[in-house]
Amino acid sequence: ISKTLDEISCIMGQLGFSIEKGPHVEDDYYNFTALNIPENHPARQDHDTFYIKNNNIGIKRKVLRTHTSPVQIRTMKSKDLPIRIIAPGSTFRCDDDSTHSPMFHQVEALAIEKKLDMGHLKGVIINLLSAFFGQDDLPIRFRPSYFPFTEPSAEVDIGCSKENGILKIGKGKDWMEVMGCGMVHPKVLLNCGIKPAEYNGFAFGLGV
Ligand code: 2NM
Repeated sequence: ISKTLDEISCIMGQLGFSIEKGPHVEDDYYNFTALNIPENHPARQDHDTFYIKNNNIGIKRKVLRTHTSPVQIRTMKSKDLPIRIIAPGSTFRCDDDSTHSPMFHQVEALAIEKKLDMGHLKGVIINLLSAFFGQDDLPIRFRPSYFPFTEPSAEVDIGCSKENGILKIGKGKDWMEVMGCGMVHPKVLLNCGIKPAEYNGFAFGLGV
């Protein structure tokens, strides 16, 4: 996991993205509300959140972060623009079976600049995935999707095949989903004090 995090950090570093870290125990506000996931939003149920037992309620309630996105919120609130960062680190969901660990690792990326669009987002993701898998011709497709914190949103698949039970990455009959992405939702920018008429941003997130 450490080697993979280093590899991703190195590729993103060459594209001008620096590393940001944040707390594992987060306020509900940074993990959910600021990301346009209000109380009672169905996406909250998908996150299988570990809540910290204490006397706080509402947005001051503490959680184990369910994704590294709160790091992006803290960065947008505190750093000067433009922004190009990645947030690698451990994340926590109350889900535990043969394919899920309650602690897992994510890398999320965030860029905030004037006049960013889906083309820039696609360019960075294609660059990252083809460099990471060492294949210039790696098939990559973007499928329309939904996240509360991005609009438009997409999921990203790479080409793969399975022969005799062995998974091979590269041109083949199948596709494998590897990440989610999108343009940062105007409400998220506003929550962080960024004017959506002046600046916009893209973000993506992947499980290591
Ligand atoms: C994903 C997919 C799409 C994301 C958005 C943000 C923020 F803070 F800028 F709004 N951080 N990460 C994001 C967007 C994460 O993970 C599947």
